[in-house]
Amino acid sequence: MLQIESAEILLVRLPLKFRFETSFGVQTEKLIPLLVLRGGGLEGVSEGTMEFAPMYREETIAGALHLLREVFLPRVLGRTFANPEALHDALGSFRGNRMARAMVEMAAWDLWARTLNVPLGTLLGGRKEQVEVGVSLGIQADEAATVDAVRRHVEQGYRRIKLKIKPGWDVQPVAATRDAFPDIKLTVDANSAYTLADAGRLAALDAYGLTYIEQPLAWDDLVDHAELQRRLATPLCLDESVASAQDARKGLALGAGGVINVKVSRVGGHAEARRVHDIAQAFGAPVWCGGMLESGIGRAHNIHLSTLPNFTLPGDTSSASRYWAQDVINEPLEAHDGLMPVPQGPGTGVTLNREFVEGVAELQEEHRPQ
Ligand code: OSB
Ligand code: MG
Repeated sequence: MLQIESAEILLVRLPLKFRFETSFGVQTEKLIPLLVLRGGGLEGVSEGTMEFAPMYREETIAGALHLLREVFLPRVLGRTFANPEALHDALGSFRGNRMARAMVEMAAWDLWARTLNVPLGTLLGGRKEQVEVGVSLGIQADEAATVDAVRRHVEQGYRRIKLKIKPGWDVQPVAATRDAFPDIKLTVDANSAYTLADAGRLAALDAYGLTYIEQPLAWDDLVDHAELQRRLATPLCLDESVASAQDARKGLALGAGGVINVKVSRVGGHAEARRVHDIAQAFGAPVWCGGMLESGIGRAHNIHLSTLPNFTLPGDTSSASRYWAQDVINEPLEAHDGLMPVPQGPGTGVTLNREFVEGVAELQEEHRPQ
């Protein structure tokens, strides 16, 4: 049985090793909430991917902390569940806030996998021992800097390069990159910066053999994406606008895209991420595992999810050492030749570096049954 005896919330701030510019701004550090669930002498750990401000989707760290403390943790603390799906159902009547609910659900999966003494990926039904990965590169100063950044990562063996774009900076970096690297798997991500009025500009990208164009239109839209897809040859990939398996079904049924970026946290946890994966597979649509600049905890969860069979395109789960001088976990998560080994051992296979995390934590609180 999955027994939830106590919980711990930690909040750490990590400096990013690179400046990450996207259509919604520049990021140089990451504020990361972590959740530990304990039971039966074991612990499961998860990472929240909501941000300080509601830039990517509507959730925020402050909102998540409030919900964990006052609403979600009181629903699970001191209780015993048959499995993580049953725990998830205990939070199932709440609306939205899927990243916050995912923190509870994902920590429960890690704890449950450790209780059963199996790797999380195996428990989810995955088979791979390593997963293909690419990189997501922020907007660079100019074409030359873009090509330099692409070259560095191609040389490291990454299997796909994704360039962030925004209105006014789209065809230029793509044309320069394609010119220098005619054969690489290349994609772009607009993070919702365009509207249908930009369809002509986006159609110009058809000339560069992109594997997909990620989330060009509004974060909560499916209908305009379907209209845009009718005007483009390049498949659209949905990120922000798929918050659930039902969204995935509606998006694929509408023809809003042909690829889905699955982020386990965005859709509310591993069980829902697996349903998104299954629905996409039924539509013949490939999926890949997105990232939110996670620390080793979220990264390990992503890698395990990526072992499912319809994750056939390289994910954003690149080496942890690209992001952090010091990670929050003890184990390295390093890709070689674009292949990320799935951490072995029970659960996520990674463990919190307590000394480091407690040293930098801006918040550390214990929660017990009331
Ligand atoms: O749109 O995929 C995105 C990072 C933060 C928020 C949204 C996105 C991203 C990335 C980075 O593209 C992926 C990564 O390296 O983790
Ligand atoms: Mg994206």
